[in-house]
Amino acid sequence: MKTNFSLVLFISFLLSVPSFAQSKVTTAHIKVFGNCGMCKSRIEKVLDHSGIKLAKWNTKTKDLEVVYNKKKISEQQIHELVASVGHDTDKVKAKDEVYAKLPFCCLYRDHDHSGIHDDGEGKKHDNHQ
Ligand SMILES: [Cu+2]
Repeated sequence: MKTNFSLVLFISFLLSVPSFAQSKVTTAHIKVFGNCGMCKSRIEKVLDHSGIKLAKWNTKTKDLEVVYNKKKISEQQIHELVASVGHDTDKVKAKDEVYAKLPFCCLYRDHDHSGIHDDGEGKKHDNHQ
């Protein structure tokens, strides 16, 4: 009886191995900045890469869904791939010289005006009246 019990344990261990293998494949959601359909194809094209099973970027929500094999590529490398074609992620910023070469419609940074209106509040009090 004792032998049978260890045999059962051994078999269940063997059965659990394939699920370990599956867990190497993981899904991540990454914030990637961009504007249009051209951005989408650029982002998805660079992620047509070994270790990456699926990459889908949502133009409206800026959410990149990526399914990848952790053994082959890290999330950090995915951020770097996206940044290498000019798109900022929540972790890695694209180089300015790469960004500058993007088509006009793709220049997403121009739509972020934070910092530009820093002085705006103070000027309201300019001797008006
Ligand atoms: Cu674009």
